[in-house]
Amino acid sequence: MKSQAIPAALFVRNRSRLAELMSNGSLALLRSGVLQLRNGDQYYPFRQRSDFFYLTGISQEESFLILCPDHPDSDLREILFIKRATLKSDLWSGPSMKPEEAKTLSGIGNIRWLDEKDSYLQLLIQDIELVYTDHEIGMAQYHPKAQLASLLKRLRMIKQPEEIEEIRKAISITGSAFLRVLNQMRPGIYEYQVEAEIIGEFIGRGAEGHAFQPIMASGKNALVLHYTENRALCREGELLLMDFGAEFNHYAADCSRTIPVNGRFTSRQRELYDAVLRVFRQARGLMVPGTLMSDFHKAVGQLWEEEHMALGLYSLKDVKDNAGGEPLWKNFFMHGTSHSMGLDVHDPFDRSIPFAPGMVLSCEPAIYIPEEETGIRLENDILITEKGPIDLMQDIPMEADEIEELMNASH
Ligand SMILES: [Mn+2]
Repeated sequence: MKSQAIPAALFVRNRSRLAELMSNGSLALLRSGVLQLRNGDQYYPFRQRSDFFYLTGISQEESFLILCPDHPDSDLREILFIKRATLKSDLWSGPSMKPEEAKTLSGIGNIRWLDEKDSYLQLLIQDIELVYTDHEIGMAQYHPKAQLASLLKRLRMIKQPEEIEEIRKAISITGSAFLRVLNQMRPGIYEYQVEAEIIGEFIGRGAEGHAFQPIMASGKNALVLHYTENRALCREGELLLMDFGAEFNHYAADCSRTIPVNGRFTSRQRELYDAVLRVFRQARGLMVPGTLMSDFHKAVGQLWEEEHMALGLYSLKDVKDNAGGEPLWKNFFMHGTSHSMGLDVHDPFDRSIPFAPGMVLSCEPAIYIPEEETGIRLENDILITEKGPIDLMQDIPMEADEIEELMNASH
């Protein structure tokens, strides 16, 4: 699977949805990401700013977008500026984007060189009452401004069909990587070697790479929520908690699995694992339109309270004695259950807006018990629909028996 350009229809629709949210007689200005110098003649890998990609489908640096939806001249309603190629840049970095390509990718008819931007801006801004932007941009600073990001947040929360398609591809590659790990895992492997299996599968299948710094946390490292060092040895009897996901065509997958390093859960590990799995399944069932993120998280906390008591972590008496205090379940589950995902692994999300069809949200209950040096997290990506949640990762093994079977199949 090699990435193919996303149909321009998505970006055309995204711009017209944005135009509907903009006030009359306003203008939107958006800058692309910039190449960051690392040292000498080396640059950090370029990744387009998500908002810019969302409106243009253009992943080249030094690009600029002006949207002026109410302009009487239809040629001036959407203008995309790209950098002018030079012989020198073409020699070193290959030919940069031609206006025809930019037009095909973005669906924008009016493509100009970046050095023409200021004169266009000067012309367009005269009759403008409000400028939507997230940057200080030349003469636009003298106009009343509004945050563009808050409008884009409202749009990006609801995924379009083309976006769900790309997320599904990222998920499929992420699933293959997990199967590869199940096949390779054994005591004596370093966490970074597991990471290497995963990135090998991602790149080999045409993904851009990791959508975020992957977490490969064996044993008690799983208690460090954002552990990304990935240098430790995976030992006999330990669990390995992995939080990883491919980025494909700029879209992320976000998956967590916890597996026994030697291919068999101990009975206590299995007990804890099955509790996480039960909470995961019930939590997923609660992901329906109309539910607020905060209420969802509280409901999952209630599920945890029952499980924690069954696991002997605290008693009903402890809960009653604690009435009015911070819930006890938070001692063993201290992060959120869900976040929005899409172009970014943590996509913009307005928590005052309830779950709605088209949202893609993670579902990631977990248990962390410092006294037992154990952390277990399971995470799938869920599409909210009118008819209930669709688990986009339902094909990635999660059941403990299935994990053990796959780990022991080949050796
Ligand atoms: Mn996540």
